Amino acid sequence: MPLIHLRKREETPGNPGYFEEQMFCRLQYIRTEQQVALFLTSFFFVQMMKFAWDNYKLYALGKNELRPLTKNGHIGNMFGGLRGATVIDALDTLYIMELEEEFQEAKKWVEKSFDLNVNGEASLFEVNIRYVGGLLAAYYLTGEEMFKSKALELGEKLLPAFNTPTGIPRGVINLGSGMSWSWGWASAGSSILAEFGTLHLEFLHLTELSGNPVFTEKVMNIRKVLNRIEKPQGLYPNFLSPVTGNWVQHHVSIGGLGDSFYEYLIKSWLMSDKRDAEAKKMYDDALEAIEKHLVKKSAGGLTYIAEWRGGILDHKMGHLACFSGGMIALGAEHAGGEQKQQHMDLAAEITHTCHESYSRSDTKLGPEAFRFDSGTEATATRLSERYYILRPEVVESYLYMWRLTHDPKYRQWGWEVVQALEKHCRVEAGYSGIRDVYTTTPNHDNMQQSFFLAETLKYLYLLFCEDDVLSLEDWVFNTEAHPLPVNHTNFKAKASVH
Ligand code: DMJ
Repeated sequence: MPLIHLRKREETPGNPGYFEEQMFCRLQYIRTEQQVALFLTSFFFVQMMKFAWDNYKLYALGKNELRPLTKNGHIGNMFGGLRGATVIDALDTLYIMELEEEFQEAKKWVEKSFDLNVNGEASLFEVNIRYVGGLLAAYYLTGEEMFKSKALELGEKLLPAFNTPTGIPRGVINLGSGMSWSWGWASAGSSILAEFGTLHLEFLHLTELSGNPVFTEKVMNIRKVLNRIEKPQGLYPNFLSPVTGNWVQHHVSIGGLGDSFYEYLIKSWLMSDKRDAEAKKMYDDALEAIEKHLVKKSAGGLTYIAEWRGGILDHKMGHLACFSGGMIALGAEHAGGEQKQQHMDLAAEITHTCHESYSRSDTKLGPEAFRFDSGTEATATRLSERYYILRPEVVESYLYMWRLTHDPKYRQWGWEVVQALEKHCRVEAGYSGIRDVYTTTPNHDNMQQSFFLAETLKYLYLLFCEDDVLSLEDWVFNTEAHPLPVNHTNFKAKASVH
């Protein structure tokens, strides 16, 4: 019996008394010792979330992130004047965890203080995955129109970024003037694969909710450009010119700069209720090329995905690349014949390697990047790669692996992360990243990232919930872990997918 309900959209209206009803349902279904243990574990995650939220609210409400050591807020320069990244990122986690009072506080802030009339340079990608994704998920979970209208208003503001000769958007946009640029650090004015390739899920929902086909047209055009262009050995490089539509550099990575592009291919197919065959084919082809050219085994028997620089392999995996265990498992579920087992094995091996990167450190948290060369196995070799900023990718893979195999080791591994977070990242006023996972002497970075509330805590909580809480049949998680419903009823946006 499910511990909590949160299965289908229709069952989660924002009706008064909803939270009380949920708590009643929870207690009513507890029958076995295992269920008592699960209930207590999830209660622990709820307390972690409450601690993270309460401190943000106390010291930084309305800023983008909390600085938990200095007890103040951080604004940063990623969101172009938008504020409250932690509020928007936390909304659905608070709701799912049934933290009613805290959810109402967050909702009130969005209603009264979230200002969309801002002027400043924002990352198209970050605004989409955190703000648009967060608002959409809040709308789908609660049915509250306010979230929907803010998501649509913000979506409209992102459209000018697509005004380029190819329709491939630039990475930076001024939300006030609509002017857009490429990142200064991106070679030759290029756009980044993981950025323009991580809009599809949210934009299809924007069309669905507004009836305006423009959002779907923009992302379908990106797909067209990507399908037309020749790919070196079937691989997708990370840098593409929005002017010529050609690759600018041959750097391929399943970690940073490439990562969520692959994730959105398989999830586009799943979100379309498996109708978007083009996305599935692109995913299958990309994974085949990755398996052929990038998947390697270390001398010590650890499977990893290397990076590729114009044909030369860099034997390194970033923490970001650790999401791929979960993604490959999700795709394997739907692969045919021998491939199903082969991909499931690959997913399990990569997740194991990422777990090793955690268990080989003194803090039991993983570094930003780890290497497999000169006798090194799954450990960071450079000082600059030893930090952990509360990232979710490893626990994200534990969640998918747990849901798809029910091997208890994934829950055990998740619990190890919780213990390490409590020991090394919890400070007086929230959770902080650490600068070196290989020392237990505290060296905090004074930042509680918004994705800690959106993703890390949500994935950990779901890891200990029953499978029908946000089931993988009914929901896909965007790359910031915001749940979006699968289109079981063929929404209008799909017209152009066929
Ligand atoms: C998040 O914002 C998203 O998961 C994104 O896809 C990658 N980076 C962070 C978390 O590490």
